Amino acid sequence: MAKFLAMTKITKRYTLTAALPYANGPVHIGHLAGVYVPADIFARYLRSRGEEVLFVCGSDEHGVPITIRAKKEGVTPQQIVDKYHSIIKKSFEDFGISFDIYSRTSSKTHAETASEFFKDLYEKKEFVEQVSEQYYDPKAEQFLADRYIVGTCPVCGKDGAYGDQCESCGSSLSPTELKNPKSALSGETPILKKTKHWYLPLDKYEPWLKKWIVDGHKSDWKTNVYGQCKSWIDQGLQPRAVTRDLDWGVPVPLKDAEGKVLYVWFDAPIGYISATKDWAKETGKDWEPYWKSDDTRLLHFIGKDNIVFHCIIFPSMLKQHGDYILPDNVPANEFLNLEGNKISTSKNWAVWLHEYLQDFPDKQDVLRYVLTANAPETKDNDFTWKDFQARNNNELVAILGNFVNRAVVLTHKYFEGKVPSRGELNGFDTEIIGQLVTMPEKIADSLDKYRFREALGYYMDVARLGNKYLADTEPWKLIKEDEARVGTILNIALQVAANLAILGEPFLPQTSLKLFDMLGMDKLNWESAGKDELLEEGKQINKAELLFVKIEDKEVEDQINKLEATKLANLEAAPQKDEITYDDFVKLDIRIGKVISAEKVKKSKKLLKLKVDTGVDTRTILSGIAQYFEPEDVIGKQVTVLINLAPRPMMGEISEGMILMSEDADGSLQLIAPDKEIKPGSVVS
Ligand code: B3M
Ligand code: ZN
Repeated sequence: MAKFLAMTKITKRYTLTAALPYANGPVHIGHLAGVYVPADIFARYLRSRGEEVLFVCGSDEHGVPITIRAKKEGVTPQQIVDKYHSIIKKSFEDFGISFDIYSRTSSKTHAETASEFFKDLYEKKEFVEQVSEQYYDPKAEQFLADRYIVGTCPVCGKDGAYGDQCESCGSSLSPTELKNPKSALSGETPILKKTKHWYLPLDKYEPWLKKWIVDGHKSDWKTNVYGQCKSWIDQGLQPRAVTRDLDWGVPVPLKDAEGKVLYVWFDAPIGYISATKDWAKETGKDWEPYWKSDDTRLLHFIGKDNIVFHCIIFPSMLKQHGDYILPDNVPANEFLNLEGNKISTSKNWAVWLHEYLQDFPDKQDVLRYVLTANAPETKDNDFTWKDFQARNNNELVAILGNFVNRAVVLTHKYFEGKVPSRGELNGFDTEIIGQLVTMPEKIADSLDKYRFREALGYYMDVARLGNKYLADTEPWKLIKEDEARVGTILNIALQVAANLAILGEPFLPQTSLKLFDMLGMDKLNWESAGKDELLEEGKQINKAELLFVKIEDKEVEDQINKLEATKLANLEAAPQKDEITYDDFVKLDIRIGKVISAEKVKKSKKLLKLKVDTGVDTRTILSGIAQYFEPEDVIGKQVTVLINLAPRPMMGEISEGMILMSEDADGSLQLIAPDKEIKPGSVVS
């Protein structure tokens, strides 16, 4: 068995990549939780440790969803990507995601890098050329990407399934399986036409992939990542087409490939390399060691839907090219749901980062905190606004903010804001300091294993430690009798606060800066953490500033209401019922009536007992509207009544007809009445 150096390798530098988001919409909390916050924590942590780190990302600007969005909005794909590239870039900046470069795949560097990569593999005769039959729209004169073909799902029979997937039942499909296929471009029935494409023969790479992943990374890759890879490999790998018939993308750099572009998943990961080149150009550095040197550790931060591309396909490309290193680890996360439902761009079921910042300006760290504390590291997790509020109020405000505030305020109150001197330490002091000293290692150990929520938990333990220290020593009571002892206590508390500033930087960068500033310190790195003499005696610190503020019920209720409104907007009308004949319809005798009296029915929550003038007679009708109407709401109102419905006994009464109602999307009921008052007994037909 080959030896792999995954764990033992000497690392001189790190190349960290974060998945390139598609520039076909803004980014939301799911993106942040799954990829960008953990990647950023890791990048900041490594930098704080003094490591050489390059952290790259950029917009993924190719692929069919972008062309579809452009068509829908009546603009060009370039306009779409320009728009979303800047929105996404700004969101990342706003949340302190510390990329060294945020590039884009529509750049010239990228087109060159991706075509060179393709040419290299082509010249090494790595690709398999294959002619196959694919759907072609004769009217639009183009081949159709899977997403551009719609039809009836062969599995569930619903209309509107796409060539690659049915969104009603979730089955993955191939376009030729669709019944009654139609082109989404022209509505025409597509025809099958021959087309040539280039395939990456993954089946050929199976033996080394097995060795590299299944044997080599069993112990150091996350189980969710390893498991997915193993199951792909166990199922047997198939050749993958790396070109497409499309007019948006990097053109296939071959003579006989007109109208063809590189498949988006071929070019996108190469985007990490192009981004590195762009960064090197800007900074006058050499890009190559970051991708070609054995002492570089390459890490891909991604979401679980990207695992196969980063663990199997891209490494195969890198390996066959030959000049490149392979990823050491791919710490992929699972998904974050929102209030119990899958986040969906098309259904607008998301918390968009740019909208969050409008409602919660300056609360970037709160979101970073909540998303890390509840990160979907080993399984899908749910974001709820109530949890967001609770974590802010009960953890950030009550533990971290409260501790720092007390330490700083008391120092001003008793010692004019100067770090008091430390007298002799008692057993409790030594114990607290002893615990403090162990914390950086504990946090680092979790971070090294990509356990970000655990690391954050330990970080908060440092604040808990500080809180406990103050609560147990009660300096505010002691001040009258023993000022020197209070000095010692506050000195130690301030050292804990200084540690919180250092250790918090990867997680809560804004807060950490504020805290350094409050303590009158320059930013310190990880190597200083765990020390208990970071602030020298007599040093002047600044006035206390609140690090966090309580989030009120009203603020999260507004957010919940916003989501409720989205839910309503998404509700679709019920499907049409089976056909009836005109003769069926005329059997119904529907009249306009007027409610003469109304009262609640004893022992029933739902029923109102109405007396209705139907024009034909006055009769009793029981109606299930008591949850929406008080009796006085309906008395005197005109209503629509089905009068020839057979009388039905209800709650000991007989109901002689039915009041017609309409149900709104939220389930509430509305009476159906004529525009203006008309004579009871008027026929509705
Ligand atoms: N654009 C897919 C995604 O956002 C994709 C990642 C590319 S990483 C090279 O799921
Ligand atoms: Zn289906």
